[in-house]
This record gives sequence, structure tokens and C-alpha cells, in this order.
Amino acid sequence: MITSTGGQRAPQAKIILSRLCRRFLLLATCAFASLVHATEVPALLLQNISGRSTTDLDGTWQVIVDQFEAGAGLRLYENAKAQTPHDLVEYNFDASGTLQVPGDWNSQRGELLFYEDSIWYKKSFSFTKRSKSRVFVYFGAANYRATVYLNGERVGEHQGGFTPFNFEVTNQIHDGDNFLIVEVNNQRKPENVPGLMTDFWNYGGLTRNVSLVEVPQTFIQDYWIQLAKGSLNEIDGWVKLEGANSPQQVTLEIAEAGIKRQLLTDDKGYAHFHFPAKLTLWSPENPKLYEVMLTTASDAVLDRIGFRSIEARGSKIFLNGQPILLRGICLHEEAPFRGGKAFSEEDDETLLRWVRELGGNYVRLVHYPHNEKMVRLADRLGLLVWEEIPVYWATAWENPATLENAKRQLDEVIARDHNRAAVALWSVANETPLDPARLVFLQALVSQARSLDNTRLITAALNHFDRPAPDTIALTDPLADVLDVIGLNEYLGWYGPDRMEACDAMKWILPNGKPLIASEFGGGAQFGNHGDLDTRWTEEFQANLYKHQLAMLRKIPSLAGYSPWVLMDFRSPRRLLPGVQDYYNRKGLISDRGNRKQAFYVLQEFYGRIKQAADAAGN
Ligand code: GCB
Repeated sequence: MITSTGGQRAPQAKIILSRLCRRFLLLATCAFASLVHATEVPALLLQNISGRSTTDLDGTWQVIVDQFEAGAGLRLYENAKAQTPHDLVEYNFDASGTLQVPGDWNSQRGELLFYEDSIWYKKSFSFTKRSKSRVFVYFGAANYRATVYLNGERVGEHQGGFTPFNFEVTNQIHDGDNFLIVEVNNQRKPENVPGLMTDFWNYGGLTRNVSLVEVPQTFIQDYWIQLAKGSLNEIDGWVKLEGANSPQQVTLEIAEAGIKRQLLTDDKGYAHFHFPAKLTLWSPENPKLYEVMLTTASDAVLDRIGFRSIEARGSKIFLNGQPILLRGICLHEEAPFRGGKAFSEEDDETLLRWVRELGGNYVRLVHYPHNEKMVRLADRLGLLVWEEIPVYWATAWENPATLENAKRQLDEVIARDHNRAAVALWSVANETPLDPARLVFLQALVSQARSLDNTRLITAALNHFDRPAPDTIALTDPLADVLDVIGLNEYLGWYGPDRMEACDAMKWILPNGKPLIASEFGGGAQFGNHGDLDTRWTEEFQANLYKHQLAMLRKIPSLAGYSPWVLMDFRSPRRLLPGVQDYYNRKGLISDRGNRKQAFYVLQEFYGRIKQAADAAGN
């Protein structure tokens, strides 16, 4: 169980760093400033923004494209205006264009499709603070580095493109007119997470919602309310108050289950609890969520939480004590029909409804944390979720700052989603090259995930194979030893010399005693392209490949789930074939315009069959 998170290190680190920064700033030039702040730790993350009083800052923002990163030196964050004809001000937000937030910049303006550098965002807003409240500015995500200024004053910096962050701005915000400026930079760097090369688009910008959150002086910062590990009828967890300097009373109420508990916080602001409860358990068949109300003398937060247990025993995964076979699909966070980053409830609804239509009970959200609404929707629809941090392909394994960065992104996604019943698996990496330093790095992430959340399963998608015989493949990755569930990415019949018929007799040697999820397999097809079973890029080829793959995988005794690659075609700068790929990865079962390919129906039929078999077997 969690008792402390990386977040708890934050306040002290922040004070020391901001003191240091102030001193440095006196000495340093503006251009040096971003370097000084690079390790700044954001404030404690607020749990459940949707259950609080917020002011939406979405909509039209003014922007300045700044490819050479001149903006800090020009002090763009001051939003200066020339007062006399003599004044030199070399920028003007009012005359430099706009972008919509949330949203990536690449899909909003043609000339920004491949853009990878800084854009400065500015939003003016009028605000009236409730008396004695504290105010935070909250970002659902900004890819990749965001430096935030309110009314000309720097309030913080965050790195990592897919996790939320907030900064307290109580002292910078005032009643009346305010302006928020954010420099967002999406330059790829080898030491970033992810590193230089990915097979997905590097969408830049304020890609998720931005809001102001008002809380009382002493407020409910976070809470953990789940079934106790290994139990189906005990609730376990904690509530954490921020700003309290004496023990405070907290009421935890789940009215529908007849639960009302009075709790008292300790000197660190935590109130721990563990009590029996008679609950209808959450499952894909019945995704029951309870209204959970937390109240203190000054604050109140309402959430909707499901209760379930998830375990790996032997080579099976158990949900609520019953073995479950995961029928799923991989899914990138891209918007159906219009393209670009998915961010709205409508986008998420379309994507997850397609997963349901396939007959899915599970979804692998690749290769980075998707937006919170998506995970909450999975909670409501009854889809188990694999969540992943963007430790992907080549990574700067020996760089301690890269490890810190990956750990922080892991902390942030676990902090955001630890109350979601849907989340079953935390994945620490995807397809990372074998290397001793990589093992140390990933083992550290596995330990971190486990120490933050020992109620869920830890996994990673692996792809290191030996071929001891032409009809035998062995998965050989020492990381498997420390995982609860093994993710297997294999593209037999698509990449490499083997034809898809090689699947029919293939034998797999897999790590013993652990459940295996076929976390990726598949091949490309262009919607509407038809030909014989042997012609690449046709729907027929892809559908046939699925048939061979599914028949092979089904024979693996430890197979506990499937998430083929991938629900929908998605943009990738490394997919160069004109007329076919056109910078899209075409392995979708559905085209980026929403058209189902033949393989969609192959998988749908297969999932229907294995569900029937599982139902008949009573699990
Ligand atoms: C993989 C990667 C995924 C790629 C996919 C492909 O193994 O995990 O990110 O997009 O293969 O299409 O090659």
C-alpha cells in the first residue's frame, strides 16, 4: 500500500530549488534560466479535478511560434506592450495567431505538422478568488516541456508529455485581469522519456485541458480507496490533507453500501483506514461504481469508485478471484475522423465503443498515459486497462536524470489513476533493447511501481527472442523475472523472413509460471485495398495474418490475454511509403477515417468464440 509518493518530496525540494533559482537568476542571463530550473519538481498533484471547483481555461489561446527559442531572452512571459513609439518590444501576442486548447499544434495548422520546438501560449482571463481559497493551475498534459508564468512571474516547469501537473498560484493570481503564459517545447532529445525515435507522432502543445482549481486552505489533496490487497470484502486506503497543522476529522461515506466512517488525520496529514464492506464488485460484465464522498470541516470531494481485485497466480490472471482471459486491443490516443490528439469525451467514447464492439473486455493504452477521461470512461464501460509510461525503444539507460524522469512520470500516472478499478496493469516499458544498464533501469521502475501500488500487476512489453530451431521461438529477456505478467510483442509473418504460415507450427518457449499477454501482433493494410492473401497492404493479407496469429497464440498454455496492434491507423513520421502509408502506421483494424477493415471482423469473430468458450467453462 502507498504511504508516500514522490510528491511528498516536492514541497521541500521546491523551496530549496526556488531559492537557488532566485539567486541564480540574479546572476544568470535569461537564456540560461531554463537550464537552472530543469529539475524543478511540481507541487503535489491534486486528485480528481472533476470533483472540485474549477475555472476552465480551455478555448482560444494566443500563440507565438519560436523555433529558435528566442522567447525567454525577449521576456515574452511579461507580455509587454510598447508604451511609446520609441520602445523596443520584439513580439506581439495580439498579432501572432491562435491555437485551440486542448489540442496539439500539429493538426491545427498545416505548417506545424512536423514542427518540433517552442510555442508560447497566452491566455488572458478575469478571475475573482473566493475568500481564503488557494488556487492551483492544473494542466492535463503538455508535450513535452512546459514552463509556466502567471502575470509575468514564473511559477514552475514540468517535463513529460502525457501526465498531469499543477502549480500553486495563490500568490500570483489576483482579482480582475490576469494572464497565463506557457512555453511548450516538444524538441526530441536522447535523454528524454521517450527518447529520440518513436513510431508515433510527436504532437506538441497544450494537448489536454487547462484549469484553475480553487481549494480551501486545508484541503483534500489525494486519497486511495480500493479493496485491500487479496480481499473481496475489505476496503483499505488513506486520505491525505494538505495544509493541516493539527489532526483533522475526515468523513468517508459510501451511502449506497451503507458505509460512513469518521477518520482522523495524523501529523503528516494522512488518515488511514481498513474496514469490512459488503460491495457489488466491479467487473467488465457489471462495471459497478459507487459514489464516494469525502468531507472535512473545510473541503468536500465526490468521486465514483469501483471495487475489484486483480491478481496473477500461476499462469493466470484473476479478477475478483475468478480466472479471466483478456480480450483487447492496443490503442493510441489519436482522434478518430478528424485526426490529431484525442482529448474529448466524444473521441474517447468512439474509441472505446469500438473496443466493446470487437468484443473486448480490456484495452492496452499505448505507449504513454492517455488522458484521465479515457481511463474514467473505461471504468464506466467495464474495460480493464493496461497503462504505460513512454519508456520506449532506445533510452538513455545510464543517465540518472532520465531514470528520475521516468520514475516521476510513473509516479504521476499512478497518482492520477490509483482509484480507477479499470486499471489492472502498470507497464514500465515497451520493446527496449537488451543491455545491462537497461535492466538496472527497468528493475528500478518495477520496484518503484510496486512500492507505489502493490495491488495491481506490473508488466512490460518484451521482444527479445532466440530461435533454437526453425519452428521454435524462445522469449529471452531477464526482465521477465521481475514482472507479474509478461507482455509479448511479436510480428511473425509481418516483420522478418517468416511467412504467416510459419505461425501454424510454431512452438513458443516462454518464461515459466507467469501469465502472458500477447501485447502486440498484426500487420498493415490500407482500407479499401484488395488483392490475394499474399499481397502486402491488402485487407485480405492482414485478415489472413490475424487468422494464423490467433490460431497460434490460442495454443499457448500461459496465454492470459490478447491486445493486437492496433485499433486504428495512426500517424507516424517513420512510415514513409507513399500512396500506402503517407506517414501513417497502417496496422489499424479501422482506418483513421473510421472504416473497418476485414481483420476487424476476424478478431470480432474470434473474441465472440473465446468468450463463449470461457462462459461455458464458467469463467
Ligand atoms: C512495435 C511497437 C509499436 C509499433 C509497432 C509497429 O513493436 O511497439 O510502437 O508501432 O511495433 O507497427 O511496428
